[in-house]
Amino acid sequence: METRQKPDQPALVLLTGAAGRIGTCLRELLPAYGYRLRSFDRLPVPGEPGAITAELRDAEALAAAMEGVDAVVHLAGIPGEAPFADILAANIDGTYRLYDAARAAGVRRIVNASSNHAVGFTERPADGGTVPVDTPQRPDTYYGLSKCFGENLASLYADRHGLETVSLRIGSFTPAPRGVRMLGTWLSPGDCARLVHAALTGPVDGHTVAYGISANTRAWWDLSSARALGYQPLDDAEDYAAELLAELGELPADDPEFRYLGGRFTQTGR
Ligand code: 15L
Repeated sequence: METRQKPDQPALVLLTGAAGRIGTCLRELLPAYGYRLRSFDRLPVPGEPGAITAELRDAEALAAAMEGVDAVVHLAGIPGEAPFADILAANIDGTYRLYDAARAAGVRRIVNASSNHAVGFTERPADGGTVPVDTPQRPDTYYGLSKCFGENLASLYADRHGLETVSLRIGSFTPAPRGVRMLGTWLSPGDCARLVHAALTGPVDGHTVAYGISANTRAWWDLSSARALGYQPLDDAEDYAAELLAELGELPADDPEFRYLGGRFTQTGR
């Protein structure tokens, strides 16, 4: 292991899924927090000739990628619903391989990209309040199921091996909210970087789950566990509410986008 720059801040962070939407944002914003990033993706990372281009099932490449790493931000995987065999290979087996390689290399912490779709079939509270982090898992898709697996694998590796994880149940990561659901579920790029930084440095006992959204006035999820890590979101989808509601109107209560946390994902495969 290389020496860390500060005792509470990992110096070298392996970023899987570095070429994806969130990976691209973090490659741009995380270095300002003092991290050195090592990018890993199955596709070439634009503008980064030094990035590792490999599949998670390439054990040799993965072991080499872990060398000297203090923490991993694990974003790699299929980001939505897909046939079960594809989800099994990319998200379930891939995440298992990532965890086992991190354990073998003595990595201290993983920030694991989970998703709101791990609890997507949970009905929104009738009073419009937020859903707590300890609500039971209720996946809405094979994709959501793979995120439940990732959270449970993190729990096992924390208990069995002392490998810390923060699983982030990310809402809707976009430059600006699109659609009325995102008034509750939006995570802005700046807040995404603030959240990942908090997850890399905040106090963790084993495995912690936190929702990943901005400081949305109409938030669907409780941010207390994220705030306990030190996350201080600065953006609010409400800034876009007047424009979006004028264009689209409020969602009717029987619309699945409004009734269930997972929105339209709950209608997949019906
Ligand atoms: C996710 O987990 C997906 O990766 C993303 O594409 C969005 O659908 C998001 O959830 C969401 O719920 O808006």
